[in-house]
Amino acid sequence: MNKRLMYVIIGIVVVLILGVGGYFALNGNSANNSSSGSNSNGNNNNPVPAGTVVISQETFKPGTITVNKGETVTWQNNDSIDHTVVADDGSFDLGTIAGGAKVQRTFDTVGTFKYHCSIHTFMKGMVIVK
Ligand SMILES: [Cu+2]
Repeated sequence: MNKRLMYVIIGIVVVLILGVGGYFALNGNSANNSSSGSNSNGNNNNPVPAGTVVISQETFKPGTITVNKGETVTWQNNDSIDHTVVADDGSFDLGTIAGGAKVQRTFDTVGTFKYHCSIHTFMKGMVIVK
C-alpha cells in the first residue's frame, strides 16, 4: 500500500518537474526568438535592411541592433522633428538629425553601446557590436 502511494507521489513529482521545466524552456525560447528577431532583421517581415535603425514616432526601431565589428549603423529619422543619437557614456554624439535625414556611424570596437536622444531623453536604444 505505502509503496504504491510512494510511486504515485513520485509520478506526480516527475510530471510536475517536466511540466515546469517545459514551461520555462518554452518561455526561454520565445524570449530568445523575439530578441534575436529584432536584432537580425532578415528573419522577420521587417523591411528595414540590416544595420539601419529607423526613428519613428519618437522611438528607435529596433531598440537593440546587433552588427559585426567594423559595420556601419544608419539612423534614419522618419519623424518630422529633430532627434539626436548620443552615447550614454559620451563616447559618441552624432549631432542633430533633422526630420527625413540620416546619420551613420561605423563601430570598430566590440561591445554594447547604449544611446539616447538628448532632446527626448526617454528615447533609448542600444548597439551590440560582435
Ligand atoms: Cu528625439
